[in-house]
Formats: sequence, C-alpha cells, structure tokens
Amino acid sequence: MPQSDQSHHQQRPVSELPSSEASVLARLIKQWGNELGFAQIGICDVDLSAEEPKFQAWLDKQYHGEMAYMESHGMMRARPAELHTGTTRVISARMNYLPPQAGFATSLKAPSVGYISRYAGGRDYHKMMRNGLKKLGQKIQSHLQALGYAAPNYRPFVDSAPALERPLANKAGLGWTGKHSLLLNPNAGSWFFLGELFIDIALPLDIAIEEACGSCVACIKSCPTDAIIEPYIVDARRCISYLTIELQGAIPEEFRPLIGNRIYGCDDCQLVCPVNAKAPLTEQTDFHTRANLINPDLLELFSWDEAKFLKITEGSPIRRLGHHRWLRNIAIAIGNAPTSEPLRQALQLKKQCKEIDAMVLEHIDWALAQHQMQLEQGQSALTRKTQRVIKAVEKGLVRDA
Ligand code: B12
Ligand code: SF4
Ligand code: SF4
Repeated sequence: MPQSDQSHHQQRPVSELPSSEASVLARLIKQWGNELGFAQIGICDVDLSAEEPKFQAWLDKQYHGEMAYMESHGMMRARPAELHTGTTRVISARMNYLPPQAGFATSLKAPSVGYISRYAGGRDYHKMMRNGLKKLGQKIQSHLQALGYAAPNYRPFVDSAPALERPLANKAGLGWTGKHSLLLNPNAGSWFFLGELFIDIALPLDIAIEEACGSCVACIKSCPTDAIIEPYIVDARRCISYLTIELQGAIPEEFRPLIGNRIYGCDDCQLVCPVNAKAPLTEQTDFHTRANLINPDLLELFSWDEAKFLKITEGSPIRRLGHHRWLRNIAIAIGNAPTSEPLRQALQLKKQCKEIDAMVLEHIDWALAQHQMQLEQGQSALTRKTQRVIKAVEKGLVRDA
C-alpha cells in the first residue's frame, strides 16, 4: 500500500469527533473568523423546512420578477444538504461594510449627484468573503488533521449560491429578520454581508435571536416605491435595488420619478432603521468608497464611454451592471434633477452617441420629456419620502458616518 494511502487509512472520520472536541473547535472557528475579518460567526443546522412555504409563496406571487435564478433551483435554496452533499452544519459569517464618511444625506440631497448604495462603492465583496471562508475551511481542516481526523467536506458560499442566506444567519444567531426583510443585529444594525461555509462536522448549534422590531414600521413607511408590501416581505419588482441592478431591460415608467438620484441600489430602508444607530464602521479598507464614487457628478458619470466605465469599475460590483444599464440609470437620475441647460444638453448629446441602444435612448427621451415638463410646470423637487429620510439621517437616527 502506498505511504499516502496508509496514512489516510489511519485517519478517523470526522463523524467520530467527540462533542467536547467539537465545542473546542466551534470556539476556535469563531476566533479564526474574527482574525479573518468577519465581524461574527454563528453555526446552525440545515433544517430550513419552516422557510419553504414562505419562500414558495414569494415565488408564486412572482415577487422575484426577472430573477429566474431565484426559482431555477427549486427548493434547493432551503436545503443546504442538496446544494452540497453531506452538509450537516452551516457556519454563517457576517462582514461589516459601512464605509467611513458615508455621507448619506449629502448625496441624497444633491440631485446633481448620483447616489450609489454604500455596499457598492468599494471592492466586490463576493470574492473577498469567499476567500476568507475558504481560509476558515483550511484552518478547520488543519486542526482536524493534526488531531488525526480525515479532512472535512466543506464549501464556501457567498450570495450567488442558491441558499437562503438570511434564514440561515438567523438560525445561527447573527440577527433577526427585520421588517425590511434584511438581517438585523442588535449591536451592529444591518450594514453587513452574509456568507457561509457548508460543512459536515457535528458542531454545537447557536441560538437564534428573537425578532425585536416591535411596533416600528419606519422602513415600510419610508420605502420610496412601497416595495415592502407587508412586514418581512419585499416585492423585488418594486425595489429600487432590483430595478437599478437586476432588471435587464427598461425600468417601468411608474417607478422612474420615485428613483430620484439612486443610480445603483438603494439604502433607504436601512437609513431610517433605529437599530442602525449602533452600526459599526467596516474594518475593511477594501469596502471604503473609491474617491471617484464619492458624491459623483451625474454629468461626469454620464460622460464615461464604455472603456472608461469598465476601467473605473474594475473590481467593483458596479461593473456587473454593464455600460448600457449604467447609462439607463443615470438618464433617469438626470431626468429627476432640477432642469438646467447643461443637463438638457448632455441628454441631447448622448442621443447622438453610437454606443447607446434603443433601451437607453428611450430613457434619455423620457428624461428630456421630464425636463420639458419642468420648463412648462416648474422645477422638480425631492419627493416627500426622500425629504423625510434625509431628515431622519440628519437627526442622527442612523450613523451618517
Ligand atoms: C434576491 C436578493 C435580492 C432581491 C430581493 C430581495 C428580497 N428581499 O428577497 C433584491 C434585488 C430586491 C435585493 C435587494 C437588496 N439586497 Co439582496 N439579496 C438577494 C439574495 C440573492 C436572495 C434573497 C432571497 O432569498 N429572497 C427570497 C425571499 C423569499 O427571501 P426573504 O426575503 O429572506 O424571505 C423570507 C421572509 O419573507 C420570510 N418571511 C415571510 N413571512 C414572514 C413572517 C415573519 C414573521 C418573518 C420573521 C419572516 C417572514 O420568509 C421568507 C423565506 O425565508 C440574497 C443572497 C442570498 N443568497 O440569500 C441577497 C441579500 C439578501 N441582499 C443583501 C443586500 C445587502 C441587499 C440590499 C440592501 C442591497 C442594496 N443596498 O441595494 C437590498 C435590500 C432590499 C431589501 N429590503 O431586501 C444582503 C443582505 C444582508 C443582510 N444584512 O441581511 C444579502 C444576504 C446578500 C449577502 N450575501 O450579503 N436583494
Ligand atoms: S432598498 Fe429601497 S426600494 Fe428596496 S425595499 Fe429598501 S427602501 Fe424600498
Ligand atoms: S426600521 Fe423598524 S421595522 Fe424596519 S427593520 Fe428597522 S426596526 Fe424593524
């Protein structure tokens, strides 16, 4: 028998790990997680059967819109062991992303500026978090092998995998589901990403945190497009995040005036949430907003050709949008800005540009029509809801870092 096979033979399967060793390992996993930059790690089992009917109801109502990937894997999303065979535990991790000087109110207030969701101003989180989770898996493996156990079967996932990440994180004790449907941590608010390591070791389970929104309904009342149609349920088709990031084609006209200057995602439901008053800033400099995306001037952004767009957004989640949809979103924001000669000229000029397609052209025409209407009926102003969100931020309800 070759040497390697022989040594393999001597290793015990991880299923034989005694619970005392599993408890020690769980503590170490949390410590390693923190060392790798995660704000918190929790552990849950793979039973999401209670979520299945709620998830199915959401799909049945077509709330996922064009996001075909939400239904293409069926109930696998609620069954981690089907996604990665052998999984018995999910190690759920969260990583804070709130950048310093987020300046929410400043950019929402300035209609000539494009508002970019604060999760997206820095480096794309997917790869970064997946690498961190992979390293966590390797540490677990080394630890177990040093104790004479075989390698565990593990796999990291972040966001794009067909898994219900929030219910998992909830079970793992990382937070409760807020009425905006995001995960909220009592000490850290909601400005964090989620990721998981699926694994086959019987680690001790953490305890879920009880829902604590109480009678608050601030997020529901402040959503610019009424996308939170009832507590805990978001109709993605109405959500600005979906409209500006996920939707491929034209943005339905009814939503365009409500989008304001939000050109990539939306943070409003988190901006009015009182739990975010305690939210810490990210420790990851990679998530800091890039200089050219801090209060970016709409005209400047609109002037980028495709090459410039691709260059500037390299390594950023914004790149996935593509140049056409970038222009589509900016055209809407320009259409919502108080009319001015430079804005009207920029729109006219872009119409002549070879790079634009029929979809973008239609949005530019819409923006021009908005400006024409303003010339006839008076200048546009921020919607009442946006004014309220700005006031809430300025009052210090959330940390306007
Ligand atoms: C699809 C998706 C979207 C869609 C749909 C959003 C949605 N609410 O489903 C769109 C494009 C709109 C979106 C927007 C955003 N997203 Co998103 N999105 C996802 C994704 C890929 C899947 C979410 C999902 O499974 N939705 C399906 C529905 C059915 O799930 P659900 O909302 O959790 O539904 C549960 C509740 O409705 C619950 N429920 C039903 N009835 C009741 C009743 C009670 C009492 C309770 C407690 C619960 C409950 O049961 C359902 C099933 O479990 C996840 C990543 C992932 N793989 O999980 C990221 C994710 C949820 N998104 C994230 C983020 C950051 C955002 C944005 C903030 C981005 C932005 N700034 O623009 C916005 C926020 C909008 C919002 N309020 O939700 C983060 C959230 C982190 C956190 N702290 O929770 C995630 C986890 C990505 C990540 N890896 O970090 N997103
Ligand atoms: S992200 Fe914006 S549009 Fe979407 S639910 Fe929250 S407030 Fe509404
Ligand atoms: S704004 Fe209020 S209701 Fe909405 S998630 Fe925060 S605490 Fe819950």
